[in-house]
Amino acid sequence: MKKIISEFLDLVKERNAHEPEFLQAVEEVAETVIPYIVKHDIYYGKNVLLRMVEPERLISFRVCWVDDNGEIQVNRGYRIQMNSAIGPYKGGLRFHPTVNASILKFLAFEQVFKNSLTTLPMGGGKGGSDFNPKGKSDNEIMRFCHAFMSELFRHIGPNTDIPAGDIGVGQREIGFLFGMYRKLRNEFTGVLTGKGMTWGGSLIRPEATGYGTVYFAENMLKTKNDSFEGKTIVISGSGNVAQYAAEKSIQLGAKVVTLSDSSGYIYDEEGIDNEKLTFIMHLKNEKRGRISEYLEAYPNAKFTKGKTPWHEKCDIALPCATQNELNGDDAKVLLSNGCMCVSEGANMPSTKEAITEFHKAKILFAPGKASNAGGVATSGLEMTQNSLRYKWTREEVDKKLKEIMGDIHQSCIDYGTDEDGYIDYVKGANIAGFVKVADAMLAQGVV
Ligand code: NDP
Ligand code: 2IT
Repeated sequence: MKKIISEFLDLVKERNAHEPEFLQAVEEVAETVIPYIVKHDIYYGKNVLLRMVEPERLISFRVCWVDDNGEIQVNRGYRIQMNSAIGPYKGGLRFHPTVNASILKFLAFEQVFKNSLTTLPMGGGKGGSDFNPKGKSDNEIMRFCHAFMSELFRHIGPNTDIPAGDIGVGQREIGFLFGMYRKLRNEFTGVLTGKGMTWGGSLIRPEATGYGTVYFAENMLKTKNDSFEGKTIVISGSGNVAQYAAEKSIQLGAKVVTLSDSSGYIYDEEGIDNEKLTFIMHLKNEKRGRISEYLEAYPNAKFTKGKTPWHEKCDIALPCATQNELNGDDAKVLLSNGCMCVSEGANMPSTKEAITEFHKAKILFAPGKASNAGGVATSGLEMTQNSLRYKWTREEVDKKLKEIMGDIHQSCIDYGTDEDGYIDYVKGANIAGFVKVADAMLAQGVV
């Protein structure tokens, strides 16, 4: 088995040299899915996984725009259309200076499995740009988004490819992108998700990724007859996912003690309550400030510059910032401090070494493609509402989100339970996600 896996990975490495994040994502999937393929004749010998690691289409384009000083700026835009066997391409757009083909391919690859797990008919894609939104004026953001969409529009559509937000792309950016798409196509369709509530957005979509990450963790805890009540939670990030993971944790009676951004983390021993979270939401979403400014309002908290929060004692950790933000050493510290559950809000935040530590210790560990799938699932619900030209209530969408997270959890149990009863959520999510896409690909033939 080791030989088959390493031969496969060597081939992928040869074709995708210099793409470490993509190779990391493929390796994790190959190690769990290839043993399953080998045991199942319908998949064996059909090169299904080899077909899945090759994007159906990879689009790269120039984005030129004029900044507030009248200087012409040039960025690179991308859309990776990874797999459309079970539905139109679906996945977010990331605006961050680190964006490159490797990062977007890893995200698009993960998205294929994640979208398959949601139970909804969505293929996988991802896109974005190396544009850095930090410090830009609203007008600069608008000009960049318009320039970006002036090329992207020809590659997407409500039945072809439906982008959404990710790091650096929130409701403000989706608005500017949607405006340009609508103008160029002269049509009002559900081509993007994460739209504003008065122009086609779904209630609960802003909250969905963070809430879903906590719902998934709740499901995991239930297998141990446990809950969030009274637990201490450490969260990284302070953007969309982190904010709503914190909100739901507080609602469930837990104490959230940290949040972070790329400059460091805050620790509030008394707990970040609803009032403090409202302050953070205003600071990050309206003022677009730094998390260290929390101390100006709450001086009892401490700010640690340039560090991640994993050395603080907790029962549950929710990594909600970015990829590879939690390494093997961090995992050891979390475990030695008694952490018993990790639910990933971000995509691939734990390194391979960290996951090995969590599995060795047999704690509850959920990979992002299962635990953060609530965001894209609710995007799927937004698409349904757009097609119906209808709007569901908050309660209706939240109920569906909870059900979907429960279904994903059950799929992980079905495909990931080891002989000793330990639930390997990585294995479960990868195999369950794979089976649905592979079956569709086989049914549709070699295309
Ligand atoms: P936001 O842009 O709203 O927030 C991102 C947060 O992560 C910020 O606090 C940011 O800090 C921090 N961050 C970003 N890059 C780094 C870095 N290199 N090092 C340290 N901190 C960093 O993005 P989201 O909350 O939407 O996304 C967070 C994660 O969740 C990503 O991994 C994303 O792919 C994933 N995700 C998002 C979904 C969604 O619906 N939005 C759905 C599923 C997954 P700073 O402000 O300093 O950059
Ligand atoms: O990583 C993700 O799942 C997202 N950024 C959300 C994608 C979406 O289409 O809502």
